[in-house]
Amino acid sequence: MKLSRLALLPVKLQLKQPFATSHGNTSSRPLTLIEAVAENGLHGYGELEAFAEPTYLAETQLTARWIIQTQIIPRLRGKNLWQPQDFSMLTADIQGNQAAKAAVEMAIWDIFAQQHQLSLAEYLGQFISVKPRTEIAVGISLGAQAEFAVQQQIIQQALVAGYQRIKLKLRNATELMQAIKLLQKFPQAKFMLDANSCLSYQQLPQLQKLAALPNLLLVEQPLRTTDLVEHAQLQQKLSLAICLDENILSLDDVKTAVALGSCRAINLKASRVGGFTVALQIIKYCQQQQLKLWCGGMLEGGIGRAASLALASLPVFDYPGDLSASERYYQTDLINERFILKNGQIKLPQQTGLGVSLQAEYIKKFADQPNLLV
Ligand code: OSB
Ligand code: MG
Repeated sequence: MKLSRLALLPVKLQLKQPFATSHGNTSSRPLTLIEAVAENGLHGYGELEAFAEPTYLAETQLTARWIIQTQIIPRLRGKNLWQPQDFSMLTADIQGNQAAKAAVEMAIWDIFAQQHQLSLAEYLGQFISVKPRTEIAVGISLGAQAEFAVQQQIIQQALVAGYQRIKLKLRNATELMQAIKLLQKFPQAKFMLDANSCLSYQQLPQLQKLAALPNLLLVEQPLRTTDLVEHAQLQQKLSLAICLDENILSLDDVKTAVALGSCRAINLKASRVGGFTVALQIIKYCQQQQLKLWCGGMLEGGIGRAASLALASLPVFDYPGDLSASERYYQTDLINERFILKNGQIKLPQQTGLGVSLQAEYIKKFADQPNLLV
């Protein structure tokens, strides 16, 4: 497969409600769409999941676009790809910049899946010898809330809607204590807590209290984004599973975390680790090591969400993912289809490739974007 065209389209979506985390409030979501056209005529789409600011991860929309334009595209010019993994080989000498790689790789996987007349989910599954589920159990990640009563009501609504697992964002140690009381209000529900690095080893006593809650599955990224050692010291003292997110940018990071004992679970996001090729390697490794694994989210637009759903459909994950229904995120999305929550599940698109279609407005805008491959 040879690419004949690659174009970028920066877009911005407005969240229905601001999403509060320890990094601040997000109310708009800048994304960059990638359009790839192969010589065989097939169109593939990708979505760049970096944020506007380098607070959750080092990349930003701007740095990632620059890396795509100046580093990734020149490595693809005139190259023939036999399988999507060839993209990883062609870009292996680029350090870091995982979201930039994952965005272009997504469009390439989309094309290859279409070429094989498979949905992206079926195609991904072939590489690890599994068949995807057609309905995917999902959870919801709820932004932090200072008001106890408000958060309690939001949790109640999410449970009524059918979400199979609730993740609460924490911004500080006070909200950690509030979370204990919130979890006690919903003994039948399953919870995760995500600190996005806002806690410290000093919170060991409070975290030990959390460990006694039977409805808490894990605590995500409690400590600093680069600190695997202190996570290991904390995990050793804690019966509650630590799950790593920001710490894990590669298969090597997972291996280091395992060697040190830094966690018992991994939140997998293809965009954070450089794409599906690495994500599949991490899946295989976590299975060998008996690490719990589940699929995270990045407040994706419709293209990125279709890609995340394809990954989450593989029957290799231990918990429902952070992959909520379309109506939870954006009033108008990038794609014509809506992902609907029914019985706590979202149906996987059945068409080939990503299985979704970009709205006409964006297709039109792409027509005006230059082909960066020539
Ligand atoms: O830490 O998992 C996270 C969103 C953006 C950046 C980081 C995270 C998140 C979420 C939301 O938790 C997941 C989603 O619903 O997309
Ligand atoms: Mg997280």
